[in-house]
Amino acid sequence: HEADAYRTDLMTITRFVLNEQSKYPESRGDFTILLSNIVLGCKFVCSAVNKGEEQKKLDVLSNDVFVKALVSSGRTSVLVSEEDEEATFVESSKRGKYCVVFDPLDGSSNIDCGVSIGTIFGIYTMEHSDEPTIEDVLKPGNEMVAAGYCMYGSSCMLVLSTGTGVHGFTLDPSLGEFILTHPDIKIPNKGNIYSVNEGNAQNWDGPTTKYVERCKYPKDGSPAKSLRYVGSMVADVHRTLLYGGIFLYPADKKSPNGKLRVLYEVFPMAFLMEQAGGQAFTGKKRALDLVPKKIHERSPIFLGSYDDVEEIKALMVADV
Ligand code: AHM
Ligand code: MG
Repeated sequence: HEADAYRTDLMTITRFVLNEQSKYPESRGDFTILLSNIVLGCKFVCSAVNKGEEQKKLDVLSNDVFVKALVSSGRTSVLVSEEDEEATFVESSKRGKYCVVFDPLDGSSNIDCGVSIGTIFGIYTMEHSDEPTIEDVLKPGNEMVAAGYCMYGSSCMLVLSTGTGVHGFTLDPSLGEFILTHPDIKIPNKGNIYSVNEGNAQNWDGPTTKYVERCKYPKDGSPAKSLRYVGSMVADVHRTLLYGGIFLYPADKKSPNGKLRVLYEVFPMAFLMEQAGGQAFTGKKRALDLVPKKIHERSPIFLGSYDDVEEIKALMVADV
């Protein structure tokens, strides 16, 4: 009857977050309200993806929905979206204590062939009540209070951390609710998958080349790793989180800072990885310790299982 209890005691994402927040006596439900607006955006994108909306429309639509939902929540002051060159400063009557950085629809080149895409988000708090400035979001990832992503794949799944582990919720379309299906996700310490765009190999640096070579021809007698690369960060990171292994978007000669954006791609995924027991490294340091100078800044990233990231770290350190 345990399975039945599980099926009838529905842990929605709202209930889950309310439970978590009740540990803080000063909590007044602001975070729950903010999150429910993010959830609304995710449900919208999920339904639009399922309707087969074409790429151009879907990009713009998703961004509009998230910006409007976040502003109307009354809980935000600064928003940074991949789709908007400038940050959005919320008008004073609608301001609140949170700042949200997000990529409303990541992996959009995959839309028109039906491959998984996702939304990525990170949340900061304002520490003051002055006029919000861009400095309120140019903060290291270790200051985020929450991060997550929603994957629009064979099912729609939202993975969230508020700093107390990583929890996965699956959208039940008949209820229109995200239900806790993957409590306390931990990434395996070591994995047997590597995930990278190997088409860029001719432009990689020494340590990256050596690392990928070792994935294919291990020196210690362990089996070779499998290569999996969707080309949607959310899908590639989601698989890495559940199965273990490593995801990398390294620097190369053409893109010395890699491709992925610090604020709304690297930081949220690094936050989740660490919360799940893995690591995220830039090639020089812990990813969450980066301090971005611009909102759309990029950084190389190596993230995943603890031991796998440890290996690339050793190669990078040996190289300098
Ligand atoms: P996008 O924000 O323009 O969609 O680009 C980000 C995506 C990530 O989802 C993915 O990890 C990466 O680009 C793939 O890049 P590439 O096609 O160079 O391998
Ligand atoms: Mg993106």
